[in-house]
Amino acid sequence: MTLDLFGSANDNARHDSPPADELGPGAFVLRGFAQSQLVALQADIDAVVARAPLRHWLTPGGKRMSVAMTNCGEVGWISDRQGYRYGTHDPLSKQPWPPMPASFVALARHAAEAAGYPDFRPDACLINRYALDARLTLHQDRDEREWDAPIVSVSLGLPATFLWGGLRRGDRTRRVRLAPGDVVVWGGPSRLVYHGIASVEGSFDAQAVRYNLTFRLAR
Ligand code: MD6
Ligand code: FE
Repeated sequence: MTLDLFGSANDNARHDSPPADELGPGAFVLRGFAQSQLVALQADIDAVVARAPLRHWLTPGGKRMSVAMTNCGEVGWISDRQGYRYGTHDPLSKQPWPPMPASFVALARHAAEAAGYPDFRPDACLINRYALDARLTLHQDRDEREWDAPIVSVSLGLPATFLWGGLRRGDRTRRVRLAPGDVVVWGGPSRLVYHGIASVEGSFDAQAVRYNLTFRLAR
């Protein structure tokens, strides 16, 4: 892992995430793992978004999600009145989702490997964009066909407070600050842990959004 020279150790001291990077069994925050690639990753995100625009899905209950989403890869995560699922085509354009950029594939594989999951080959990459008021309520990722592959999650843009709970919805949650370049990898006994995004940290920066890439093997 790269040495952190930019002060996130100090930032951590202001939050309750310990400097230790293990969230639980099989679950890790790789601090700054994608730091050197942020500009290239953002360019690749912009290219995907040009073909498959970010949009606010409706939940099955009919509420507009505050996080804007799109996908790349063989399959993409979709939500509407019919429920949550993966599909090969973008319901807006009726086209297949754009392919996963090579930079994404390599980063996901290397991060999984660093966390002890060799040979991760994701077929789905969900791109999330958070404005300052966006939230993601506590949930499990369970729409994938099998749960033996890990999930790799990359943070870009504004920092956020990530909620890390347990295997039951009511379990205590811990607050973990995610900075741009941080990569969360989880699988094994932690694969179905409840998690969410409590808040995105405001700034006067022109690019006042957070992006998250979530890689999964969905089918
Ligand atoms: C986010 N992430 O970080 C939301 N899910 O914006 C997730 O919901 C998530 O980070 C499964 C695994 C890792 C994640
Ligand atoms: Fe999730």
